[in-house]
Amino acid sequence: MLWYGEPCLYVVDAADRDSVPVSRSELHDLLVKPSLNGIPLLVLGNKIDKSEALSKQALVDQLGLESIKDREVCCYMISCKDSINIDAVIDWLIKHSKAAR
Ligand SMILES: Nc1nc2c(ncn2[C@@H]2O[C@H](COP(=O)(O)OP(=O)(O)OP(=O)(O)O)[C@@H](O)[C@H]2O)c(=O)[nH]1
Ligand SMILES: [Mg+2]
Repeated sequence: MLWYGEPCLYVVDAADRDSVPVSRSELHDLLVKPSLNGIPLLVLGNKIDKSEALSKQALVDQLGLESIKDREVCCYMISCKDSINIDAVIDWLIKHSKAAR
């Protein structure tokens, strides 16, 4: 998790299925921190070039993203290796940067 003021970026290895439950609890533990109150959240499911990667819906379900009601939440599936969807991530970060508002 990175936050320099705002927004929040949380990167998950979508191909490491066994680690998703830990990622879920760590994310939800972070979101109760007062310093992150209401801060927009972008969750990235990385490594979608791998055949074992979860689908977006499966990742959203397993991370419990639909239960987060106190802020804007977005999820993109990406591959840093193959540069998939990185442009969408950059656009989201620009749109949600403090300088843009
Ligand atoms: N296939 C793939 N590999 C990536 C991607 N992004 C980063 N990596 C590689 O993933 C490795 C780091 O993975 P992490 O999950 O952070 O570390 P790790 O759990 O020790 O390593 P893994 O066993 O590969 O999961 C590095 O070797 C990166 O080069 C991606 O989009 N696709
Ligand atoms: Mg890993």
